[in-house]
Amino acid sequence: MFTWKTTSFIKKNKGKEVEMRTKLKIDRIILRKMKMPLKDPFETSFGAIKDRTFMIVEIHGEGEVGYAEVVTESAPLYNEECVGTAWHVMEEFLIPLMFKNQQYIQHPDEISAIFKQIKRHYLAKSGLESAYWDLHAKLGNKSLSSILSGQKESIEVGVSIGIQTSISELLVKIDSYLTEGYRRIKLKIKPGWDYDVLREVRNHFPHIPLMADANSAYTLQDINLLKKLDEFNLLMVEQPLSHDDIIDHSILQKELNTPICLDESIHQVDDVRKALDLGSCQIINIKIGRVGGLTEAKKIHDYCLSRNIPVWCGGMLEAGLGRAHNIALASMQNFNIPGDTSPSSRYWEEDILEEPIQFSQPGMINVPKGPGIGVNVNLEKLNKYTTLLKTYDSSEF
Ligand code: OSB
Ligand code: MG
Repeated sequence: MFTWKTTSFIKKNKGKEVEMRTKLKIDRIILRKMKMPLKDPFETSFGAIKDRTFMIVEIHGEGEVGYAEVVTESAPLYNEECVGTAWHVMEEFLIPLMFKNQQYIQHPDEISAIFKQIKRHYLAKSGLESAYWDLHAKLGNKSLSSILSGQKESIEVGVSIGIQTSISELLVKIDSYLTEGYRRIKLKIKPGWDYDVLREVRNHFPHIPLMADANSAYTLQDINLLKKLDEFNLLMVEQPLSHDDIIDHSILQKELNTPICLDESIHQVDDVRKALDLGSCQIINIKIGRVGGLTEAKKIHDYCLSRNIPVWCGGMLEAGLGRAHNIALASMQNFNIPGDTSPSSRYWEEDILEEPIQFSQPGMINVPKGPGIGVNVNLEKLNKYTTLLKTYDSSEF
């Protein structure tokens, strides 16, 4: 049997328990495994998916429910996590830690300190932390955006387009997304679907804000090809090299005019400091899941602001609940590049919300003002796409 180390967090907060704790008693946590069909298959350099497999977390307490998504897939292809690992780590370690320490939690910012003794597993941690943020905001009757000190009433939106079977098909897609109003086009690239594709796209659309995301498909041996991408005046190239690298990226960035943006390599604000000091990138993609939750996302946002580094909000093909968390985050001031925060209709025929997330005007989404994430889940649809459900009751811990 594993025994828990008493975290420095508990030592620090123990004396304060009675007078300072927020009124938030968690009654139960529900984990759901979800499977939702995508409108179109989505292909990246690491694979193609037709159905999105992920998890939803519900935290029930004080008569309210906080919701979040665990943005894993069924296989560990984007990073090392998948639904199986996330469920295991949540059930065995993170949920017990949350229940056992809940009386000491005064603010959701403190949860990451409780989880810190468990190494990595950022997507799993983020699911629980994010659901707690939603519940905390709902109980305070404040929007998630407002408790993150979000300043924007609406956010600019870009679109991420997967690898297609032909360039002509891609051109048609880009044209239709531009007509819908998307403010930035991101193309997935991989060896064999890169230079020629981007050249054709640039010829057809000489002035659009355009970028490419390689999902770590290249190595320094491809440096000549990557240098040639400078011809296309891209906003940035996202994660060209290995998912865990910042050293080779620093060598590559010195050879490129195009800014490098890091996605997979960044988990903690310290990773950002090291990458910037090495000169490995000039822009940071912030995904709530990949950095372990909103607390770390805020730290990265604030740190990048202090170093004059732009950030933008990435996406993980979220359903409406995860999408709403992303929109709240993207309302913070330094999110000054359109994010991968498309409306529900980009991915889903049917989202799991009462009202799908929509453009308020072409290319813009209004930041919800209601309590918490500010969207209402449709329970019937949530249940329709749930393939496994388990309840963890506080009395068992
Ligand atoms: O690298 O940003 C990525 C989707 C799944 C996994 C990784 C990535 C993506 C996307 C799509 O680019 C972003 C979105 O529209 O949700
Ligand atoms: Mg990416």
